[in-house]
Amino acid sequence: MSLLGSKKGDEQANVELGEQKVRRGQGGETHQVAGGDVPVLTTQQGAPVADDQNSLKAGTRGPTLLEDHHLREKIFHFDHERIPERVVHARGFGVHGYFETYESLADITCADLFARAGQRTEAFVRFSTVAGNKGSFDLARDVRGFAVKLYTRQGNWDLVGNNIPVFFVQDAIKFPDMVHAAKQEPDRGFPQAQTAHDNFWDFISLMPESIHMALWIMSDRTIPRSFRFIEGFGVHTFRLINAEGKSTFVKFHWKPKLGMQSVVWNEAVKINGADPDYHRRDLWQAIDMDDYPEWELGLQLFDDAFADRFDFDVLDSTKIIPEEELPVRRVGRLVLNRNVDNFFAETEQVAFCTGNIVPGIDFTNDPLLQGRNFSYLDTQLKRLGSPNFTHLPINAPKCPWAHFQQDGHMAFHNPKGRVNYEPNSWGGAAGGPREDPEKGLRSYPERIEGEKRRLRAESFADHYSQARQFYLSQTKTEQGHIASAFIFELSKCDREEIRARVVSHLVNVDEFLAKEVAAGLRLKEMPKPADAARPTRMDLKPSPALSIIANGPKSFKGRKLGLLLSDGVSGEIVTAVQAAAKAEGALVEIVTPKVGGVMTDGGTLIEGDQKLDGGPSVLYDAVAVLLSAEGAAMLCKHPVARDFVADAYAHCKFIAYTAEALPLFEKAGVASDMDEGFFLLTAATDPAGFIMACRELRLWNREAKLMK
Ligand code: HDE
Repeated sequence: MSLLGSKKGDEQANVELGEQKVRRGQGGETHQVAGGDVPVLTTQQGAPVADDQNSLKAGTRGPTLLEDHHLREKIFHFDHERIPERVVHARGFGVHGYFETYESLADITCADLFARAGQRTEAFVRFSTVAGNKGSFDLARDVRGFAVKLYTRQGNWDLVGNNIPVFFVQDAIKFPDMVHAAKQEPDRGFPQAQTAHDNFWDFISLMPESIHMALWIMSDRTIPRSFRFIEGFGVHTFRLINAEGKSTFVKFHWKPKLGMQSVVWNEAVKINGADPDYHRRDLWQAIDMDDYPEWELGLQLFDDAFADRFDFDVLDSTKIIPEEELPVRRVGRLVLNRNVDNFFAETEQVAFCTGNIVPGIDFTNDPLLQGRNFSYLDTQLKRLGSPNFTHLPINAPKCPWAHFQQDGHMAFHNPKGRVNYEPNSWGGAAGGPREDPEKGLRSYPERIEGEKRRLRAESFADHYSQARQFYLSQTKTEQGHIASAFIFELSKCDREEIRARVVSHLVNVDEFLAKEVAAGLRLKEMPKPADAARPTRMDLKPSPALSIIANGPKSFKGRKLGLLLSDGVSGEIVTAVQAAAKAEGALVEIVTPKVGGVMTDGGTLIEGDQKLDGGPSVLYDAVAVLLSAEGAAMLCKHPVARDFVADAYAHCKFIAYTAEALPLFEKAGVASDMDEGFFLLTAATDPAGFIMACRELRLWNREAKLMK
């Protein structure tokens, strides 16, 4: 407190200290330095420190003295700075925002946050990868966590979801096996942040229930361009309960207003080298520039009758309910508008628990959800070290709370007064809080009966039909990406029988896909189909909502244009491109051979945001190569400049250029392939046409040409 609590005008005495003046005051001490007052450095106990450069020694070259408490305290604290990282979802990035309800949902839930149109609820969202450790790179091929804490007036509600609507396993008891198999192998400690290794695919190939998820993770969903462009899903079926106690089943969706977008695999691999913090930097930058990403909360609502007639069990987390069969009703928006002040205090210490629900929301018997409800509280105790982790500001409810829980490590809020138990006869306010049967959280009185057994329901037995439906719902381009991803991942498995076993499951999904993967791996023979508990259904209609490309935003808003410039470039063209991008709501970054910038033909200095080798084209959604003839001649000699152009082309990006830049395209080997994705800019051209083309995000038919 004393560090922050110093106030101007509190001073009681001034002391000269070298060039600085020290003021003493009730709120702590401050130094007057150029630029204002800064607090005096203190120990944790608040004692001012005179020398923070040298430890206390006996003689100038003698041993350090035990009595140097400042040294001891400083090193002690440093030694204890780390807390255990999350066992999964270790690498994450959190931001603040709010949720706004569009209309009252009182007919279906008594949850206060949905009670009134326009009501705002504070929110904290943490995005994450799953398998990588805390220091891993952002663009691993992985599921993204999408965990939302809503600080409602009736307590905190945590909707701890992913960017994929299904999961690997049906029962919580298989979760530790699945995570062990996915993370680094235990003997060697690698590979990390990737599933491309034997243990993972060995497990998947022995768990047919995971095949639907395997299709999703081999799709472009796991290499998103930005957290801002991903969907979120609550995955499980939950219940909404209204004031009369009526229950409605619900599946939760988050729909990004900027639309979905992913990168291609070769790009992901390169981005991880160029900027391992690509996703967090992107989100941080957008919020920092007041360009707040938004999602709409969507609900799929249904009753028992729908659940009974639906093709699959709604308690099975390896299944979706296609949007075409049960539309998503959009009921509010989530706006992320504030970066954290401190990563550790907020992003690292935030503790999500699926058990945190509020009146009006309830669980179902999904066996995965039931296991999660146990796990999250447990993991928070391990990570944060005390049952009082709810006292940390990021975890504390923002509504009043009152209970008799007390003591424990770091208890900041023990109940006041004499009474710490219930029932008691102290009466009135002295008696402390009492339960409220009307407003309190009540479980839905679902009728349950049955034998106590370790069984998997028969209704969970179809493992391939929805995997096939997902595959057939993708565009040809996306189907190609899925096949390539399987080939890549399985090529990293040393044991050939694991590769073959995975393909044996793909035969049950789609023969064409299985053949493509088998050919890509050069398997000696086509494996027989894996034994299936249920035959694959051929009658499920494709769900167009599942494709990323078919549902593109048709906008370049929120995307990034990279401008590669050289000295002597036409200032007029640069200004026009910048203006057109701005009008579209896109961001422009300037890439220059030297970070100090380039001089235009008119003698204006344009500063660089990135030096060329720090700003490869993989970091941008589209590029403009605007060079003078001398600039092009100079850049032709640089492999990095050639890669800039060749990669942009190979990754199907739209490319604008000045005629003078052509020699660089020739050197990069793309001059003879310039297609409708290339835009020649002259002082007379309106670059709006180029930006309009960028709304397609990528020229996918180029990929088909490249693969031939
Ligand atoms: Fe998690 N999961 N999980 N999970 N999960 C954790 O809790 C667990 C599952 C998800 O940003 C852990 O605080 C079990 C499904 C997210 O802090 C842990 C099972 C879904 C996050 C845990 C699941 C998720 C976690 C580790 C199977 C999507 C990150 C650290 C029964 C709906 C939250 C922590 C954050 C984190 C357990 C399955 C999403 C160990 C036992 C399904 C987004 O408690």
